[in-house]
Amino acid sequence: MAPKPLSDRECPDRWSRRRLLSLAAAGLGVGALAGPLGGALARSRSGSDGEGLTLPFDPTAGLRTYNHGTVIRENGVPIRVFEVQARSLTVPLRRATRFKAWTLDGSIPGPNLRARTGERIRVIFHNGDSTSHSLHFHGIHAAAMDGIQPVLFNKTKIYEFEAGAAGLYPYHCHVAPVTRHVGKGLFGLLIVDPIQPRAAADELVLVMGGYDLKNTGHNDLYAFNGIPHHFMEHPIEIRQNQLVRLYLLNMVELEAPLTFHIHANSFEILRQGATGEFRERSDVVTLGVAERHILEFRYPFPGRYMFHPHQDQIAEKGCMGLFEVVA
Ligand SMILES: [Cu+2]
Repeated sequence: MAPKPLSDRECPDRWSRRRLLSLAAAGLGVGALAGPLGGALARSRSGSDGEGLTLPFDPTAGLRTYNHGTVIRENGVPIRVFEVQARSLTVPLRRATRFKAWTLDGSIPGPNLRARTGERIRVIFHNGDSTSHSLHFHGIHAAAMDGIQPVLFNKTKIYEFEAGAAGLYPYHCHVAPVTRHVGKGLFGLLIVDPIQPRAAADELVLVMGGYDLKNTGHNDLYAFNGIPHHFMEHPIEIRQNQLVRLYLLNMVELEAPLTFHIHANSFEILRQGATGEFRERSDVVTLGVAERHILEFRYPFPGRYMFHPHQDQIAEKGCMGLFEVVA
């Protein structure tokens, strides 16, 4: 028997971490989670950029790190359980810019959550920040799971739904003003894999974001995976002729749609991460806010190749990087 979806009333906003752990002790398996103080921290290990800044998270690690959660069984039904924590973090965006960001599990974007089509997903969201936040998932689910109700400081909310068709599903805070909550870092990507696995590939996640540093309604800096210019200083190493599968998401608020362009090559586009035969080929693709695509490509020649939105003023303010293709 499938577990009943949680109604708003049953949904334990007031569940404390202790309560969750006591459930685990009662045999419900929740304690097996890689919690925000466990698995998530592994992704948030410090890096540094070309300016010698010590970063609270490593955008390069974020490229290829996936959070598969933990599968538990309730009434014989498997449920893939994730635990995500919102918290404030000071992030050095440039040498002289310390930005008070809002993060999920201590990084921007939040964890790359990964499940398979048809699975039941449970996201245990804990708000460890003094401002109210929420997690709103794109996808098909009950109203009570839609993540538009603020979760207060130190409260926990459980979102539970079925993973829909294979593809890419953004998630983000939906507390007003949403532009500000997203612009300060509260967004990420859920990848839903098809039952039949896609071909083996070097899989990368790149998420574009913008920073309105002075709260003026205009972005001052932009980034792939949280840190402006990071992938110019730390090119993404890929192998010559290796199939690369790029999971690409645009979460740049306050802007018209952006493009994404790679140099000296073209890619196949699977819109919204769809499966099936239909593919387009281009070297530029357009993404409105929250749009996402899978791009597949191989580099036939070694060397360094740029990638960036073709809105060059945005690229020059941090949303630009390099692939280092090695033989
Ligand atoms: Cu928020």
